[in-house]
Amino acid sequence: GITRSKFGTSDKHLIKGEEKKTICIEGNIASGKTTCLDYFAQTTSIEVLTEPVSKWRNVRGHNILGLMYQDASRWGITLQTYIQLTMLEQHTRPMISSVRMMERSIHSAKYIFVENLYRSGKMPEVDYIVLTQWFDWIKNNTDVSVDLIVYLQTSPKVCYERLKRRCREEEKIIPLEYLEAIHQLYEEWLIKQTLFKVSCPVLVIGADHDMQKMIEKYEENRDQILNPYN
Ligand code: DGT
Repeated sequence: GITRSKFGTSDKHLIKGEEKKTICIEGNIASGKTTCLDYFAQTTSIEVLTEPVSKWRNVRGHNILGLMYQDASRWGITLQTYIQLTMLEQHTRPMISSVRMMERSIHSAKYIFVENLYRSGKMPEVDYIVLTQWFDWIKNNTDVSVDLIVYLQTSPKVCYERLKRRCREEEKIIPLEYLEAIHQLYEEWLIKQTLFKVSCPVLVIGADHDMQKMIEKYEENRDQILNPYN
């Protein structure tokens, strides 16, 4: 039979001995992650965790996402420390369904956004080192593992147009160059795989298309996404 320890919340991947899967949807800002999550939330009985952006916009009344966009050098460490915490909460929350789908991950927060702040000279080396030590401790001592990454690959220009259209207040000052830098890091991480070790399969979906076409693509790739090892 199944031993009691396998039911423990410390091992979120084993409930009643059944395999649990975590899928992360990754991609640039405005790449269409929300549309993807909405599609799967409506058509399957999987558990969907959206990015905790609302938390970053209101930390007891402080909008640290907005502050970071206004002055990244000053507020980068504050935002990234908090994002790392909220992502850790998401990853370690006990699973209630056999498949969990997440918007982004603790991994992209570190490998893409922290990396970009550091490389662009907006984060001091010591802040980067402290965040990295926290991140490494988390990876080694908790379960933040991922079974499949779905990479919504876009061109930065398309994201830029979508960003302007959706008019999220904090994002009005994002220049095209920022989206290009984020894009380059995503490509290095998930396509060239030269940035950091990728320890799970990556499914790449071209995401420059309109919403209707994207939904068709999710339908086509549905089985592959939900059963990556079949
Ligand atoms: P979607 O559905 O693909 O359009 O996704 P969005 O754009 O609603 O959501 P997303 O993930 O691009 O993030 C919302 C905002 O939060 C966006 O302005 C980028 C920012 N953001 C997300 N994660 C991080 C992070 O780790 N660091 C920094 N600096 N910003 C982040």
